[in-house]
Amino acid sequence: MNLEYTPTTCPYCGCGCGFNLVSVDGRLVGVEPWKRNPVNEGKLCPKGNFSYEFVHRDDRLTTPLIKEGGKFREATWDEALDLVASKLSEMKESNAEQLAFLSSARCTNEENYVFQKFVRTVIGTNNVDHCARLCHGPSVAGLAQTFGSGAMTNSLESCAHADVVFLIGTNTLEQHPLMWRRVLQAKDKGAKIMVADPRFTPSAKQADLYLPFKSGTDVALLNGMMNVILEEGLEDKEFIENRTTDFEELKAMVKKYPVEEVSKITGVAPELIREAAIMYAKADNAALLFSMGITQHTVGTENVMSTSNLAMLTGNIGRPGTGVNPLRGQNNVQGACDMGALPVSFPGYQAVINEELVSKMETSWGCSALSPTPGLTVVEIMHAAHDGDIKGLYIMGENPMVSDPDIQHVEAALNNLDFLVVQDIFLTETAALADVVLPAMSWAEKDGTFTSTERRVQYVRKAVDGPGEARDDWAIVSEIATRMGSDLFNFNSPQEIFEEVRSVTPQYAGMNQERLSKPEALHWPCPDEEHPGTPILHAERFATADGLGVFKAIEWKPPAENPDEEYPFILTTGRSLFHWHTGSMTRRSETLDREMPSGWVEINTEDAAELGIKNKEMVRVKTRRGEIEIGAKVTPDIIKGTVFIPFHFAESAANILTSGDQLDPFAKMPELKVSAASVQKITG
Ligand SMILES: Nc1nc2c(c(=O)[nH]1)N[C@H]1C(S)=C(S)[C@@H](COP(=O)(O)OP(=O)(O)OC[C@H]3O[C@@H](n4cnc5c(=O)[nH]c(N)nc54)[C@H](O)[C@@H]3O)O[C@H]1N2
Ligand SMILES: Nc1nc2c(c(=O)[nH]1)N[C@H]1C(S)=C(S)[C@@H](COP(=O)(O)OP(=O)(O)OC[C@H]3O[C@@H](n4cnc5c(=O)[nH]c(N)nc54)[C@H](O)[C@@H]3O)O[C@H]1N2
Ligand code: SF4
Ligand SMILES: [Mo]
Repeated sequence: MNLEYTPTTCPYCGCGCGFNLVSVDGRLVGVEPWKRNPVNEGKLCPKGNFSYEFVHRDDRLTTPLIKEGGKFREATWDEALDLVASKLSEMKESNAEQLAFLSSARCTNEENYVFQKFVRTVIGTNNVDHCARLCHGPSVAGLAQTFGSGAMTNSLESCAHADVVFLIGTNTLEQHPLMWRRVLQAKDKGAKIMVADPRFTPSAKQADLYLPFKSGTDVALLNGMMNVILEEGLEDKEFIENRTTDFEELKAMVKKYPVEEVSKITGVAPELIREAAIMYAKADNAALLFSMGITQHTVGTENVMSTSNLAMLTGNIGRPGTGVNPLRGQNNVQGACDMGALPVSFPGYQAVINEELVSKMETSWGCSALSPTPGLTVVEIMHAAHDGDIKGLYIMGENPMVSDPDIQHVEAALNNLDFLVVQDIFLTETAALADVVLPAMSWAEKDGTFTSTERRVQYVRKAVDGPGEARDDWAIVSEIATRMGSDLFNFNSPQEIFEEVRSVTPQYAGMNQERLSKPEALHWPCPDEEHPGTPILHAERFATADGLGVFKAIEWKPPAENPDEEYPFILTTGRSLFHWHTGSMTRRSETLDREMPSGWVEINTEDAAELGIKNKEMVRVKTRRGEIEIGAKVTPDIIKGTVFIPFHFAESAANILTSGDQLDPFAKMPELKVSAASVQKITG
């Protein structure tokens, strides 16, 4: 018997926990804690614990598939790669801007790097994006404007040193469980926990102060809190004076938000807003944590900037236990952004519109004519495909048929394409629509790095062989590039790719194999090999040109769609502890699927009584886009007038209901957290 332990990084959330994959004779049998790992110190949540279960499923993709006459047939790699290379070459010749590419926050840095390099150097477009668009795009856009850098300011561990932790629009306990452990460590030391959320979530239940408020009213709530802070004279005058600009504009704006008015907008009692403001402002160190409740709005970027306002107003930046902390979602969404899987930037957030950077990248890559035109974003790509402006789409490791807003629109868009390539580990709802499906290795079968939410770059290590003929994502893309005539993809290993990543990504320049192999790994920015890495950002100065943080005076605007007579409820969507997004992996994990086999709609007890709806009864939820039938979860744990549906379940897909029509102007985020909906009892 050959028993092996392979230290690696969890494939699910951005906490980036480490553990050992245990294999016997080349098959995974479990996971074992890796106690020295500084992120999770041997602890795991259920998803990490059972992460190995989907790997050996017998419905893994094992050979390339080509669709003929509406049906898939198995194909050789040569056939499939030649087909993809020749089709893409032909379409590129006609117009490169008619091609678009979705990269993957589930894949490694090396794979994302190769993917965007392929799109830029071989295809010649910047039409490359990924799920960050539906996630923390507004965090990147918002924090870049206020702090000069779009990443989480502090480390996970830092949160344990807070005196107050303010969670707004994050259900940390369920979605970032090992970050939640740090929140509890702070609480054990006496810290107060505040939660603002329309749902009385498991996180909210452990809070000292809970603000139940209406979806889509975050700016009003935060302005109201700042109004109290200024009235009470609790602002940090020294910090404002020395480290920020544009305070007067903020002050004037916030004056317009007395708590009585804010209470009417948000539905939170004025005393509660006051209490929250004072609690946050009086803390020596207050950490603010946020996630999708803040970003998934047409005002997502403004919501994010409001959180920065609050932190700067009270001087809660640059020390342990403080900060503005967008909890990045996917295992490697931070890395996919860092690697330039974005339509506006090369690796390291170097703007594609900057001529100097374009020629710098041309020199580094040894190519010419890189496009200086920003590409399309995720939702724009779907709209363009729908309208016939995008004709070819290559998707690596995303499942938009379940995760993008307005699925019926997405389906029409994908069916309208001349050519769709999907590279995945399973035949997902999206892959089923493809012309060519390419089988990839899963995380347990490959080497590389993931960058976690705290900007920590960590190794992923191959524990077992992949199924059938599945190949590494980077190797598939490199092979297509080579078949299209490029000589820039002669990579032999992820290590070789990482060396190139370092050479073109300033934040990663100081990271070498020896340094990354240590359990503590490294946080970017790490500009040279002597640099210790940067767990806490903005300690002395912000990343803006003059080093000052910028206050943004922001007016509250209502969501794009509001309840009316026909659609009287606010529908908000999100996730649950046991499942991961489109369920492609967790619904194939026996243990996790058993915990939660089907979807539900959360509805307030009084609302349900008025509609005559009983717990677990099937109901119809409808919006202007479509309708679904789903079981009701009648509960007092959601505010009246709001319903919630997790988006994991394709058969009762939340995204049939959501809209992609209106987008945040800065980050192009759709309003996944607010739609107007009706709920009906199914009769007869
Ligand atoms: N188990 C599990 N964990 C995950 C994931 C998963 O699918 N499953 N996905 C990962 C990913 S990619 C991400 S991005 C994160 C997301 O992590 P979270 O953002 O924590 O998850 P969500 O459930 O999308 O939304 C968080 C909360 O926002 C609240 N909310 C709804 N509307 C509003 C509003 O208008 N304002 C405010 N302030 N709050 C509102 C919801 O009630 C919900 O409790 O989780 C990561 N972790
Ligand atoms: N209504 C609503 N919609 C949402 C959200 C919401 O809160 N509400 N949240 C949004 C957010 S924050 C996010 S991040 C997105 C997530 O949206 P997606 O990224 O589309 O969701 P996943 O299910 O994580 O899809 C990842 C795909 O990658 C595949 N995969 C896994 N590992 C590998 C690998 O190593 N290689 C390859 N090639 N493929 C692999 C999986 O099988 C799966 O098909 O959803 C967004 N959509
Ligand atoms: S907290 Fe996140 S990274 Fe840690 S085990 Fe759970 S899913 Fe994996
Ligand atoms: Mo996400």
